[in-house]
Amino acid sequence: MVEKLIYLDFETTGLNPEVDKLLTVQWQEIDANTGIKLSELYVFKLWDYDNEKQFIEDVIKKSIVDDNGKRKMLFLSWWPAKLGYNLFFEQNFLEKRIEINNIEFEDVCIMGYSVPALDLKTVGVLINGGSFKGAALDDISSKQTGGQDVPLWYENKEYEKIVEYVKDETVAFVDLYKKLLEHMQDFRI
Ligand SMILES: [Mn+2]
Repeated sequence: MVEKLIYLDFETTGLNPEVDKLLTVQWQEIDANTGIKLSELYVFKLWDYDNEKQFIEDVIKKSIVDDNGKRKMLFLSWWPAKLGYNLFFEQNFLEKRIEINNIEFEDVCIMGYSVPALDLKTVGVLINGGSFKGAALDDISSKQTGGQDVPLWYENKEYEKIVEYVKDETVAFVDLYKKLLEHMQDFRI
């Protein structure tokens, strides 16, 4: 039986969910024990919809994962566990945007109390010698740049650049996860 994790990440117009919007929602099924991808990378994009409310409603409806024969609504189900980098951002951002857009849903289940999630930010800080500064994903993996240009690309309707950025980031993240699995295997104190 395959143990599955769901790599999950969002791009947004900024860091404040009270005013900024969700731009993309991307997720991919990953084999927890090997890091091998088990599905395509799904990338939902705000610009394919009339407004953010429609976008979020459709993402939630279409984000269904097969967990060993059980079909689950990914964002409303605590299993399979999510895999990401600083997942509290995703949890908080989606919660706030659901509220602001008056969308009727149950609680968002990305990470939090009694919601299992594997967050590699902790590992990033350790790789960076215990410092948070310099522990962004592009500092510690093959990811090429930070996400600072994404809002600008959105403004300029350079959507392909955002999609390329998202793909590059996913490959870098999954590769990091794979290498960590191999590296940590025999770690003992
Ligand atoms: Mn990202």
